[in-house]
Amino acid sequence: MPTFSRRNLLAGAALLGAGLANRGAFAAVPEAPYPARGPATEVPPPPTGGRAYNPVVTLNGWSAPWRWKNGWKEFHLVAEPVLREIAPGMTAHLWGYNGQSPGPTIEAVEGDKLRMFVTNKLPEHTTIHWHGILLPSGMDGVGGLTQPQIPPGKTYVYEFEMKKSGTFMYHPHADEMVQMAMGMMGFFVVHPRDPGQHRVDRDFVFLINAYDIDPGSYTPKIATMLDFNLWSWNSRVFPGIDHLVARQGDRVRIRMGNLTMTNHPIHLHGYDFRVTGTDGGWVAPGAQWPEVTVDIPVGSMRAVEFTADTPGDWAFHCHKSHHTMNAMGHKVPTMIGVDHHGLAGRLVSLVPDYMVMGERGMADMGEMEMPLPENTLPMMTGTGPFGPIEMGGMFSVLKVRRGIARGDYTDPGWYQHPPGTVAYEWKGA
Ligand SMILES: [Cu+2]
Repeated sequence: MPTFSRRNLLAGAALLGAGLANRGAFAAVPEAPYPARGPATEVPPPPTGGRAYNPVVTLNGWSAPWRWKNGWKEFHLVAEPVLREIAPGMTAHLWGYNGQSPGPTIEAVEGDKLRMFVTNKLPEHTTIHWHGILLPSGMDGVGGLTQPQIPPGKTYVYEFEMKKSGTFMYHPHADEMVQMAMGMMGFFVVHPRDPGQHRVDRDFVFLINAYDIDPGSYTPKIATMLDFNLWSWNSRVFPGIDHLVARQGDRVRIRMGNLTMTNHPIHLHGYDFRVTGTDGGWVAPGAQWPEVTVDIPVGSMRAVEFTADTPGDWAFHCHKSHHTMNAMGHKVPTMIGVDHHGLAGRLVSLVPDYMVMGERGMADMGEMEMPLPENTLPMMTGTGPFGPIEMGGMFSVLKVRRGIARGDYTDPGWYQHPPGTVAYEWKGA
């Protein structure tokens, strides 16, 4: 079990308030853990206590440590304002848990009894709803309906037993539009009691989220319904999303949950995969269906699996092309075919910063070094071994390599294609 870090951040006992259940089973709130590696993916070590499981790898995130207390697994989540680097060059003022948005991934095993301490350090009340988990009604976390709201400064306790394994998430059910638009959410994985069941070698997880942050600003606009400008995985956008590294021959699972306001067709190149699970449970083998794109509806989760048998650098992205771009003006006129000839010179005399763009398409944007407002990412960016990748938003790369070590997630660099296997220019017979 990982140890708790940043022990001095919270004198937990001082936060015990009227909302804390009055039971003698616990003397103090467990210390609140914080991530050690900033926005980089933290690969959790295998558990050293409790039932065995193969930990998941949270893209640009981490798993929360826990402690044993009289047969209960205790976690401590702190709802609070956080600074999240969306990608190098841009940081957002979000709300999250334990120093990050999304909060830490909760990992448990079927049959575990969980006690979740939730401390509210936000300026307004909150709750946590445990999406997909089967539990007593009063532990479901719907403010007003199943519990009083957790006021600022108070700590509440949730207790429930993990009745089944699967792929779940957590998020507030209090001022939900605002709190989720600000980044409050986390992944929740329950491993099977038998570690041989649903076994894979690499198990990646992330939440799909979206923000509307005006260029040059830091805080999401919370009333936006559809017109978001940052389409993110775990509150990161390309090129800030870590690559998914797999060893050739490994069985790989990717689990995704969608907490945005629209669906996301997530597409993997180079492979077909099976949809093996939803937040409702595992899909029976005979009912699993093949895909290369899995549509993830709003408020839903999907797990997909494949065997990483083909080495390479395989694009992995949302197939909505606007979701693989960073902030831009969506009211940009189509300039393709418009002849600017002779116009630019006259315009520059009126508007010194005027630039002609878009008359041949917008690919030039991928390599253009345009001056940007502070704290703003280029709309299309990233460079690969062959030049600009011209992406943003929900884009990453599955890197499958022969001969890397079991459990090694270090970026192996770009794929070295065998001679004669790369598309080439035709230069005559
Ligand atoms: Cu999308």
